[in-house]
Amino acid sequence: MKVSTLALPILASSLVSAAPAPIVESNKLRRILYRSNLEARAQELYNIAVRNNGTRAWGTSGHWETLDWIQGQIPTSYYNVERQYFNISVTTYDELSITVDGVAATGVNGVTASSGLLNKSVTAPIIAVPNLGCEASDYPASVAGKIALVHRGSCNFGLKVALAETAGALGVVLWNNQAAQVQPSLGAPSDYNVTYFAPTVIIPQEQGEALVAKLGTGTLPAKLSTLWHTEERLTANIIATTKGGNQNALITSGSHTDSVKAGPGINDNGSGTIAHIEIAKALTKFSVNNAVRFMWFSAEEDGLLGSEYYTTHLSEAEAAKIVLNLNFDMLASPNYVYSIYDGDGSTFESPFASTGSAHIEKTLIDFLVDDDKTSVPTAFDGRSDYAGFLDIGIPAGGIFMGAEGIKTEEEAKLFGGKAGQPYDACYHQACDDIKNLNYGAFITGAKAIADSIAKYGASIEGFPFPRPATKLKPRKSTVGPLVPKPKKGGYITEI
Ligand SMILES: *[C@@H]1O[C@H](CO)[C@@H](O)[C@H](O)[C@H]1NC(C)=O
Ligand SMILES: *[C@@H]1O[C@H](CO)[C@@H](O)[C@H](O)[C@H]1NC(C)=O
Ligand SMILES: *[C@@H]1O[C@H](CO)[C@@H](O)[C@H](O)[C@H]1NC(C)=O
Ligand SMILES: *[C@@H]1O[C@H](CO)[C@@H](O)[C@H](O)[C@H]1NC(C)=O
Ligand SMILES: CC(=O)N[C@H]1CO[C@H](CO)[C@@H](O)[C@@H]1O
Repeated sequence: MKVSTLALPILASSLVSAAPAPIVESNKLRRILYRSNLEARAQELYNIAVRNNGTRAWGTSGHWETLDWIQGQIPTSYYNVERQYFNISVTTYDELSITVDGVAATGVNGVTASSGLLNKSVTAPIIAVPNLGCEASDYPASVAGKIALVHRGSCNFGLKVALAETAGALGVVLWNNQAAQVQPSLGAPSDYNVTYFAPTVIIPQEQGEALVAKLGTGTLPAKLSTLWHTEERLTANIIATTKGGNQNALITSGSHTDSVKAGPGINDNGSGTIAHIEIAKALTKFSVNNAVRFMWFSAEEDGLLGSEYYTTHLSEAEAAKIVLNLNFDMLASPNYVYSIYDGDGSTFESPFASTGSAHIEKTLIDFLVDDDKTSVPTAFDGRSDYAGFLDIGIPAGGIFMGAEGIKTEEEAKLFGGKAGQPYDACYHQACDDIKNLNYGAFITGAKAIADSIAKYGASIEGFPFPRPATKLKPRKSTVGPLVPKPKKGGYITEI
């Protein structure tokens, strides 16, 4: 910017008092991250959940309070802070039931579909379909005009529904083949050469068995309802970018702000949120050569919607300014392992392996090695907010400490803890609270983030940037009714 000569003396005198902060260095940044602060922030976040019916799920008062709390912590003298509002289309069942011979089934679960599930009540006799309903020949002519009762297993749920309706069924009741409840995802009608999905529900195994025994080859009067509606609900991401540093070489780091409905979400993924706040505050003591952007995404738990909104609304010019994306989520799992995304694809074959992602992986591994700690590689499985960045060609990486998976003997040898037990037994539950955190793992995770932010904030020498221009390939939009939901919950498409 051109500075007028008149303004110079004023500028000069104001600079005298404030010596420019030194360029950030990893060890100096890490030294001012305190475990006591992480603990205090975790307690504050937990208190927000407690005040708000035990949850910080997006769309709830607990989530809006979380956003205000985060924003209140970020010094606006150092960061440009922005709230990126967006709507999410939410589908709710108003009526989900199957009544046979006057008896309503209990434990009825709905299905999801990417489109085309009929919003309707059907009154018709119910008939049991032989075999597993995976072949057109399983559906006799007598299915026409009736509700088909079909066992789970062997082929996709969507195929069963499509075959039943092709045979003339007016609706489908799936019955489970195991105790664990599921919410089947049917996919799109076009996947099965049909134009819609008939009303469909799934009932528990024992009720299905009883019903099949009662029906034999006959029928009973029934009513099946899948009535639903969709509404737009507002939420927001928080984006804080350092005012200093090269704004055309952005080091981005993301975590998510929402919990699941079932619990306060203090490890998942309050831990990432908290670490980001503390690092953002510590960073203000330094200056950066490359601008650092902290992002707190909303609605991760419903299918990474906040980060998807962010990455799909970047222009190509804006995307080209992003050097890399770090992702931090679940940093404090009680039965932790240090897992680092396999950026070079040396362990897990991945279309997302790249020189840039390999660089981030190495930076994180080196940090742990220097800290006398070991790590294991983990696949880019698309289960967290880095996915949208990889999709548009931005290298990504991060560390996480494990979710619902089971610790192996080998991992227990490397990291201690209990083999044969989940990394986080409280994953997505009410007990994911303040006592659920392993603070040793948490401080290591926070320092690992700080290390990457300090190194890349100071220099991206050796990092493949600028990237050759790539066309943005927008992710499949998940907006619209009955989105096939998360990559993580219990949603199952197949079998
Ligand atoms: C908590 O739940 C109760 C009962 O569902 C509801 O009436 C109340 O509004 C909720 N409070 C908050 C803060 O969400
Ligand atoms: C969200 O949806 C509401 C209602 O449809 C609309 O008034 C509002 O402008 C939308 N907000 C955004 C940020 O899209
Ligand atoms: C859908 O139709 C196409 C073209 O006729 C056929 O190749 C495909 O196998 C069909 N798919 C299903 C699931 O029926
Ligand atoms: C489904 O039908 C009900 C009325 O039975 C209606 O209120 C609702 O808006 C419909 N949902 C959709 C998505 O059209
Ligand atoms: C719900 C949940 O677990 N969210 C994410 C928390 O962080 C881990 C690690 O990044 C992700 O795998 C989860 O999807």
